Formats: sequence, C-alpha cells, structure tokens
Amino acid sequence: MNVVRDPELITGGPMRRLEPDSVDGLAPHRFPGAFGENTSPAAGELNDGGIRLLAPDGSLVADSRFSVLADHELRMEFYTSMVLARRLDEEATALQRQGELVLWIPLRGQEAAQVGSAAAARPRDYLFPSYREHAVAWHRGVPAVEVIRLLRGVSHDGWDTHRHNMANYTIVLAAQTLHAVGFGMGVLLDGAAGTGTGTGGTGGTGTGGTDTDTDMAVMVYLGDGAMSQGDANEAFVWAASFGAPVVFFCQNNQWAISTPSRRQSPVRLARRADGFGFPGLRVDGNDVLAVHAVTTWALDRARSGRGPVLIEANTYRMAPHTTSDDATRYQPPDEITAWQARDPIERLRRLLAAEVEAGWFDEVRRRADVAAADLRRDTLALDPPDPSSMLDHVAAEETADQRRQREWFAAYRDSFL
Ligand SMILES: Cc1ncc(C[n+]2csc(CCOP(=O)(O)OP(=O)(O)O)c2C)c(N)n1
Ligand SMILES: [Mg+2]
Repeated sequence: MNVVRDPELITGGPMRRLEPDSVDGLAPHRFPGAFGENTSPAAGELNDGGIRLLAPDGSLVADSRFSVLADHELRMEFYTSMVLARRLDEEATALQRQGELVLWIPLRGQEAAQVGSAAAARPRDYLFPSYREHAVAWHRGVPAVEVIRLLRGVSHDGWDTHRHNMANYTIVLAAQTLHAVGFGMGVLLDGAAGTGTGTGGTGGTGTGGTDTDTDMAVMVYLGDGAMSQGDANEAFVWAASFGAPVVFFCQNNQWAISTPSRRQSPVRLARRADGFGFPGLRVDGNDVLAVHAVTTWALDRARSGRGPVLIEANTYRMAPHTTSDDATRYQPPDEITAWQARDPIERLRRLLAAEVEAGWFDEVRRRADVAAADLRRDTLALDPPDPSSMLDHVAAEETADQRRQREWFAAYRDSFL
C-alpha cells in the first residue's frame, strides 16, 4: 500500500497557514439581496475582527448595515450580564480547584459573544449549546447552579430544557448542529417559521424579512474546531437544502484545545457558508453591540423563513480549555496580551462610563459577588444522588435486562455493608 508521508500535511506547515489579515472576512457581500452592495470599509481594522460597532476604546463605529443599539437600558443589561457571567465563571473555577467540581469549562473572554447572541434570541426561539455557553444559559434565565450540576457529577444533565427552550450541553463536538437542524425542520413542518406579515426586526437596515410573535428560530452554538466535524458540515447541507430556520453561531475563540483555528481553516470560517449557499458573517465577537445586531438580523431572517445563516464571532478564550488543561504550553503570552486589550467587558464599560454614575459599576460588581456566594452555597448543597438512579429514565419502560442490572447493582452495593 502506498502511504503518502508529507510532514507538512500532518504538522499544518506553511502551506496551510493563514496570515491573520490576508483574507477579507466579509462574505455577506456575496448576498446582495440581503446586504445591498459590498459596503465593507477597506480598513484592515475591520478585516481583522469582522463587523464592529464598538471599538476597544469604547467609541462607537458607524456601519452602513447595522445600527448601534440605542436602548440605554439594554446596554446596561448587557454589561450586568457579562460581569455576572465572568464572576460566576471565576467562582466555578475556584470551586473546581477546591475539589467541589469534577471539571469546569471556562468562558472568560467570550462574554460578549454569548450575552450578545443570547439577548438577540426570543423566549420562543430554541437554542442548542455546545458545552461552554454558560453565559447564554444564565442570560436566558437558567439558575446558575443548574449549569454547575452536571460538572459536579451529580446529574446527567443541567436544566429543564423545555422551560428555557434551551437544550442541555453536548460534549460530542458538533452533534448538536444536527439536533438543531432536525429541530428546525420540525419548526418548518409545524408551520412555525415564515408565517408572519411584519416588517422584520431591529437587527439592522435591509433585513426585509417578515416576522411575527408566532414564528420561531433555532440557534446552535459551535466552536471553531467543531466546524471541522462531519456533523457540522452535514448540518449545513441539510439546513441549506431545506431552508431550515437555523442560525449557526460559531465562537471562533482561536483555539480547539491546543490546535489554533488558523490551522483548521485556510479561509475565514464565515466564508465556508458560501459553499453551502447561505450567508456567512464575521463579527467582532468581543463587541456585544455588534454581536447583538448581527444575531438579531440573522434570527429575524430565519424566523421569517429565509433560511440559515452562519455567524463567526471572532473572540478569544482567555483561560484554559478546561480546568484539566495547561494552556501556558501553547497560548503565546503576546497573543493573550493583544486580546486583553480587546476585553469585551472593559470596552462596554468605557462606553457606559459617559452615561451612568460611577457608583453603578460598584453596584453591579456587588450584585455579582452576591450571586457568586449564592452559587457556592447552592453548589455545596448539591448532594450526590442515589447511585442506582443512574439506571432511571434509560427507557420509557424498564426492560427485563435493565431490571436484572438494577437488581445486580443493588446486591453489589449491599456486599459492601
Ligand atoms: C467528536 C469529538 N471529538 C473530539 C472531542 C474532544 N474535544 C473536546 S473539546 C475539543 C476542542 C473543541 O474546540 P472548539 O470546537 O474550537 O471549541 P472550544 O472548546 O474552543 O469552545 C475536542 C477536540 C469531542 N468532545 N468530541
Ligand atoms: Mg475553539
């Protein structure tokens, strides 16, 4: 058998390298119906991170397609939600280090991508997370401890999915993209998308979609690494073929454990949507206003029956992959420093500083500390379940085999008494 041994193919050598600014990440101009002419500014600044409305220094950036959220209260809500998420994330990390959690999956750095997108979703919309979307869950009203439960090892899952219209976490990379598309096809069969007569939503100019309170969309989260999975690509084909009302929200946090995103794709991830036949947008994932605007547009479009959209939120994982990982072995310090300057919370704070009294920031911080203390208390109160409960709910009705397993397990446990 001939075996091709090309070390560059294996190591991802220069042939596959993508220089950070070498590709224009703005694919949407290929869909003039949705966006009009290509109005992308030539500035490398935009090409670096995608659509941006709020610069790292807290100044607003004009964009011809998406308008900045004018609602002052909502901006404050976004800030509060991001501070809360970061504080709870810190508390959960500490709990893991103290042996109270089996594992924790930090979201630090991705608060804007998660809060901005979650805030764009309506309660009727159905969300499918991967495993890092704690801020999405919390913003959607899932109690903090329900996210913790799985990672303390006392439950097979987290929250009541139907109460929050949000599926539980999926650890198997990209499997949730197929679940989401299947759900989206069900939405179409139910006639729950594209039935409205309204004029579209608030996501930006030129949305043009119809929309009513009766329509719904599906949003599924996946990482840059998960974009390489067969499941994700099959999901794109199905969604495009059936016009499923699904927004694929990819958080490109630059790393899939220790594999850099640029090694997995020689083009901007958003551009992959071109090949499947639906719009792909790259957005500054550390800009909560831009993420909110772009996701609102995409969800409105899906609800109105105009099919899927891929959003690539360009962000950065400011923590290890999980608490089991030592990211200092592969994340270059200068890369971390560069991304610290684009911190999603700090840039919104700079904008709000001109709008609110200084004491308000202290109050948000105080509320986050209270929430963290509550999370710690609730976590420590989570007792291990009866071990035999792992055999519950395997099937709607227990089979003879399962009954035998249950009896064997009970006898085995009794043998220790
Ligand atoms: C099908 C499958 N293969 C491998 C893994 C192991 N694994 C867990 S997380 C991960 C990296 C995922 O990276 P990315 O999709 O970028 O998401 P991120 O963790 O950065 O949020 C890998 C390879 C898995 N969970 N599922
Ligand atoms: Mg990643």
